[in-house]
Amino acid sequence: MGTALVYHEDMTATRLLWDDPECEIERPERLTAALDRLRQRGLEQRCLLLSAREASEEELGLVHSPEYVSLVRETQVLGKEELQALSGQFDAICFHPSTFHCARLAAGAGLQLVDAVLTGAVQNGLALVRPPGHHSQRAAANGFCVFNNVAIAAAHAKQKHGLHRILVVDWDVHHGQGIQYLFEDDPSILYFSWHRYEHGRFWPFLRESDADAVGRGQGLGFTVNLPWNQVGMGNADYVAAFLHLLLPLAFEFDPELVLVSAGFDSAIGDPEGQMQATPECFAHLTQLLQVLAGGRVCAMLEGGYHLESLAESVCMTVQTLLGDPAPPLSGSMVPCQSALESIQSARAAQAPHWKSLQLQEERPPPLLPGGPVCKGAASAPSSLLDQPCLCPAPSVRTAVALTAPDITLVLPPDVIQQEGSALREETEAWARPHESLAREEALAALGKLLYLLDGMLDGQVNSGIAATPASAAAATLDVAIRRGLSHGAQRLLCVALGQLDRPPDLAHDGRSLWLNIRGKEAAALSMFHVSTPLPAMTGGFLSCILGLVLPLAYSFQPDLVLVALGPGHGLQGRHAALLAAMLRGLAGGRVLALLEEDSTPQLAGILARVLNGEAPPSLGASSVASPEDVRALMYLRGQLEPQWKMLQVGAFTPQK
Ligand code: X5A
Ligand code: ZN
Repeated sequence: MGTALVYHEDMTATRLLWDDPECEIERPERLTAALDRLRQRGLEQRCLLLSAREASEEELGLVHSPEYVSLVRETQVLGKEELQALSGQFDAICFHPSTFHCARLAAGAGLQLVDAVLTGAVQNGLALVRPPGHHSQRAAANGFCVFNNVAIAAAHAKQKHGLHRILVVDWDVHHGQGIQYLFEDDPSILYFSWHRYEHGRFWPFLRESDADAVGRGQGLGFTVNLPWNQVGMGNADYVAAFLHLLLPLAFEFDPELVLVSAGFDSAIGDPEGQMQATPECFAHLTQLLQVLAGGRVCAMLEGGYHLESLAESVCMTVQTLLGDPAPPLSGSMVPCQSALESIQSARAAQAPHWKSLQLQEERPPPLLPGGPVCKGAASAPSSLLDQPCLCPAPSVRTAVALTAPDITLVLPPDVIQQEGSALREETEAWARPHESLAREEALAALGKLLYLLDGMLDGQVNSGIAATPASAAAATLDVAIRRGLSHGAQRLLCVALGQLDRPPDLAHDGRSLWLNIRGKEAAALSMFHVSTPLPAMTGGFLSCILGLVLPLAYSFQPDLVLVALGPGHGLQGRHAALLAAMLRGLAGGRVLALLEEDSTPQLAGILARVLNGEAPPSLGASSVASPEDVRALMYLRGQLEPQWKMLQVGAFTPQK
């Protein structure tokens, strides 16, 4: 469906005309640096380029007062002295004769992007704009922002496209207080912002940037603030905030559109933010948002003042919008104490308003005795990062290696139907220990799987689907794990659904993490051998993915992921699609899905498309998790939290 890139070079015109150390970082080069890098990477060429138009005064009037619009219009004819005097009436604002034109283009770019996505011309997109928008208010410019681009786009999506639920994710390092003020009492717009706060000692120094500002009136619970009280927040902190705070609420909200106030001053190197998240983190944030709203994500540039970091982060965002898998995250995935405290206080403030946070959480017993404790394995940085043995850009994104030739899949043209098989003798050698692999059909399926797996380990193929007769599922998975570990994977995550047992002689050496989703009971037999029931309802399934599967997976940092839908897996197609879409964030998207041969073509088709980067279908308004599901999840979190640090949230949310 494609990705739009909205831009106009006139937006480089506005610039600082006098000396002002606060404003000088918001420079024209921000746009040119980002655009040049997109070109260099061949990303611009893959997008649908749209030339930004000016927003009309009527459109600006969706959120701004007519008097304020007139005031900005009149700056066009002012001289330098007058501009400087007027600028002084606002906080961190420097007008230029071109400000009105640029700011109308910036707002117009957002409108064009939303129109392109909501008419189905594209799936998603980015508007590269300046001036930014999220600090600007009904009748005030603020913090380099003149018109509130994202707020205008949201109001337009409601008014012109009839949307009822819009999620605004503000990952800029500053609080978008302008957006908060404009939609404070509006339950149709869920506004999430994280921001450098330092207990109120950071700009814009507002009490209402704290976690206890949750909206007013009808809008109670639709403002979500996550204040960072220390600088240096990194990849683990940002991903934890998404998994444990934003995404549970977002799924419950079930947005029809996601708007991103995409400021990159929250990235490493930025002088304003002083944070540590690497550009790759924005690929993960983007990918995590793409599972919402059927993938309708519109990102609009806000801040970002370190040109190199900005350009890289913009590339990561666009690359992910285009459907490329996110590169693995570097660094140890352990959220810091201060981040956990912030996430916890935001969860506590929101809990009265959101069912997904109202888990009847009981503190579970301490870690099971006898489980091997593999110190260091969880926290060691990925050895894959030190020795990039797997090619970063495979020529084939997704390959389908199914045995039944009559399975007719509706697949996008770039998904390859794999014909090849591993050599006969080699396949037989791998099959030999397993009785269930003696049959010809099982052997043929194994040959295809081994060929696909080798393609993935060699870096020619990024992800794939293979099938096996149900009777041979466990043995085939066993071979796939061994083959993966002996042919280049350093750490292998296996998510096994249904009746599949962990291969009994698989070493407990920290190189594989086995997660079985099925059965009656939750059990952590060791930190690398986890079993949990399959939740019956969508709400429980979501908490299982966000609260257990992904935190384990992000902590483990695998370089290969196997997802096996085994006998009796009982997973609905849309749940399988969501699981696959979210696991694609791990291992650089190196995900192999193993299905039973008699799975429906629909299931194979949807998994292939999701692994290839298409958005999973939205789940709709979700039910709550059942008490049993919550108990299982809480029990496992209690068992595993000491080892897998991404499971931590500051504390559990107590229910009164
Ligand atoms: C859009 C944005 C920051 C203003 C900082 C003023 N504004 N000190 O990042
Ligand atoms: Zn900012």
